[in-house]
Amino acid sequence: MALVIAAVALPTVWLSGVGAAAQDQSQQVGQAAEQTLVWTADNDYTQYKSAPTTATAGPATIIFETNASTGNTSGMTHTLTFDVSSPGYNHDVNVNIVASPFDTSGGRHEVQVNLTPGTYRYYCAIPGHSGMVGEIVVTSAGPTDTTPPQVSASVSGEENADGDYVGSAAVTVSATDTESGVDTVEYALDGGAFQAYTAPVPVNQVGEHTVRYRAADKAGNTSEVQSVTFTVVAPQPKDTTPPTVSAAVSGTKDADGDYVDSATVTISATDTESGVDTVEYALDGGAFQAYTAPVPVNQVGEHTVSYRATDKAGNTSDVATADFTVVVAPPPAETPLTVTASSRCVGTSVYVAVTAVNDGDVPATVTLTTPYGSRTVADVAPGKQAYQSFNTRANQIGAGKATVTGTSFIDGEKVTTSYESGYNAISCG
Ligand SMILES: [Cu+2]
Repeated sequence: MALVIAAVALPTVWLSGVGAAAQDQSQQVGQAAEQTLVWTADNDYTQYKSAPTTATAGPATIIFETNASTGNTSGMTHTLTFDVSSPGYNHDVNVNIVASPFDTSGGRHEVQVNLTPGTYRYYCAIPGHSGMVGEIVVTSAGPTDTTPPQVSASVSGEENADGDYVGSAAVTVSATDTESGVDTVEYALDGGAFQAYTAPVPVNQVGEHTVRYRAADKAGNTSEVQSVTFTVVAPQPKDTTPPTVSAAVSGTKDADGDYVDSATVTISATDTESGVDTVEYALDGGAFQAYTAPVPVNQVGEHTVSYRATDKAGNTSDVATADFTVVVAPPPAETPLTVTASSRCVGTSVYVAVTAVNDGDVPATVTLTTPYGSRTVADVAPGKQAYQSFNTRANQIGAGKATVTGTSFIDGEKVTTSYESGYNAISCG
């Protein structure tokens, strides 16, 4: 304090011609100046030994020193005088420091000023020292940062279907400050004390957790405390059980259980733990391939479909197989008859004779039909025949056809089959 008082108590020397003893208009406000600007002078009366060229608007401490330590060994007196009249310069700082090595301050003087943006001109007011002149440019200090940092947190880790973290979670806190910049980031876990955040915070204790966080910038603005809440659950026991897998063969089966024309293989797999990942099948010893839809098999013959499934934990079931046979469709059932027809003369009359032999294994009802009449014979036994000779009541006929139908029950189905047999033209007498 004594030093400051001494500095302010500037000597009012003989320099009345230089415009006053009105010394520094040092604002003796209590606040400390944030910048110090130093001028020095030595034995040279043509220029200051050193002088600042730029400064920032606002409070400043100006020091002017000329003594042996700055090279003034001659006892020469200099001034640091701010120009308050020349056009084109700021005139709002009235500094007029007169200093010599042997004054009461030892040639070192200090004053407080408040600079505003613009250019100040200064000079030494001692006659003959007019070469000691210069300018200092003051720029705006810029807006003051009053905005706290933006801060956010994210939680990462393996989540289950409920959004809970399995086994552990990590909390990452991010902060930005576009003005003075982020100074500190802090977090507090579950009501604990705030501590410096340096890296993502691992949380592996099972239960619900709250992480609070905040950040401060270099101007001293601290964000509001924010928080993120999440739950850590115990990891599931490891899945060591392969899927359960089965195959179903579908299609039209014949009496032997073979598939007529084609079969379709449908594979199903379930896994109650990690879940089914892949299902594969291989047909007749071929390579395994992905199963995506029921597999049609229409090649006649015996077939083997191999199949297996793998769960998401990597457990693969044993290969299982489904065997089946595809056969061609049997011919449609029929009532087999051997049919013959012939024309012949009986005297001068023409007769058409029709014979149908039952070639089947079961009795058949046989209907013999010609243009000259029709006859039905029921229950013609296997190997037996139905016969009718139809009197045409004519002595000559043209060629024609007899129609025979046989009806029998085959495997419980009523089956009717028709046959035709031609007879020749004939003339009798
Ligand atoms: Cu001078």
